Amino acid sequence: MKEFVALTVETLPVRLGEESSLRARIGEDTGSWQVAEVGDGNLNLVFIVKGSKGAVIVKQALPYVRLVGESWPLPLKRSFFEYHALKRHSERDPGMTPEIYHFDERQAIIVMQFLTPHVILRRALIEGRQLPKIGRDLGLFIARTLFRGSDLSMVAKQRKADLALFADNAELCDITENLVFSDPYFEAKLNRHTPELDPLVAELRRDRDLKVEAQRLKHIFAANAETLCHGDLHTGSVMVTDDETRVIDPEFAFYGPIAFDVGMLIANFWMSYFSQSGHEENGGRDSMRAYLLRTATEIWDVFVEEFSHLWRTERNGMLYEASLFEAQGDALGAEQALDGLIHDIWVDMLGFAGVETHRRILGLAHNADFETIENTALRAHCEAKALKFGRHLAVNRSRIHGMAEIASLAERLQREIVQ
Ligand code: SR1
Ligand code: MG
Repeated sequence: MKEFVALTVETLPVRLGEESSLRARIGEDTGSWQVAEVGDGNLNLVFIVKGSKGAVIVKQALPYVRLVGESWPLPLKRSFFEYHALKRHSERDPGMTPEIYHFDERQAIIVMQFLTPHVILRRALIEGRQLPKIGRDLGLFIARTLFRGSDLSMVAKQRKADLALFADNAELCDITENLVFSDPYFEAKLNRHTPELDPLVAELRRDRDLKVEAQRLKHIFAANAETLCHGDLHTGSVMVTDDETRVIDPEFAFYGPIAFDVGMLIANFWMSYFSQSGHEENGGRDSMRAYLLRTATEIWDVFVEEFSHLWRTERNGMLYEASLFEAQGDALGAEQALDGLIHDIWVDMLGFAGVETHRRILGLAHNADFETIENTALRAHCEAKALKFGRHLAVNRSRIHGMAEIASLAERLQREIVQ
């Protein structure tokens, strides 16, 4: 076993060229491989490698947080969790993840399918592109992966083994526990925000109800190990064309609440909604805004529809056994239990969406939707609306009754002149 060494554009062909399966895929003449480092994420190296036969993506974890530097060490084993989560996701929703060609645990390298002409969904939304299939594809993905990774579906012993396996992804959970649920609500060292937001940020950090809700959500995140979550399911973790959707980057995978992935994903559509006025000319994004609200609703509706379908057809795990309900002629009992579970997911997903919105504006890891708005007054204007929206979701989540209510709230805030 060789020591970990970070790849470079120069060393990659020599090192990966040792693998005959990769040479067969990329091209035997490793000297002619073209390599470009394209990683723009917060943590890893990402290379596109092209040869005479084909192209691949090479992702390598670094032993530290790339965004911050070597002062923040981070274990290489996140690559192991990403690899295993990708395998499970591809089994649970086939065709929704990139194909994996090679995994080197020691060097924390995953070689996978080069998705082309796919682009990162967040980029497409910033450009104002309306992708027709993502609402359905993502709704199905979350329903299938979250249902099939839980005790509703898995053999209990296998699920417990998986729970133990992913429990070791502790450092990545620690990032989420701090960056999502705590840091936004006090002046944590690595936080930053658009200066024009100062008064609103101070108000939010004094907001006792908000802080209590954020901690209740953190408690649910940490204590409710229901299913295998992607763990970082935002629009930067999705690649798209008009016809295809692929979910990438599950290195934050952990056993957590079903509602976490759902809320994080939908929050990113709502943030895109509030960011649109930073990218529009002459009211040109009105239809994009309507599309984003519609897509958030579609994701939720498809999630509920598919989750309910799986409940009725694949509920083979140890929870809510059919022997207690359907087999006793009590199908209604199973439906009652399903309604209760969907209700709980709804309430918690709104809370997770609220805090995800806050952390992308107040914490360390911002998103390009807002960051690419160069005029800081305009950016703050968009962000302020999103912050108020997030606060409403987090604090009032148990009193919100449906997506229509949320769409009205978003539209009202969008019309509001923020001081
Ligand atoms: C220090 S890592 C910051 C963020 O980047 C990742 O993509 C996750 O979203 C994490 O919270
Ligand atoms: Mg990522």
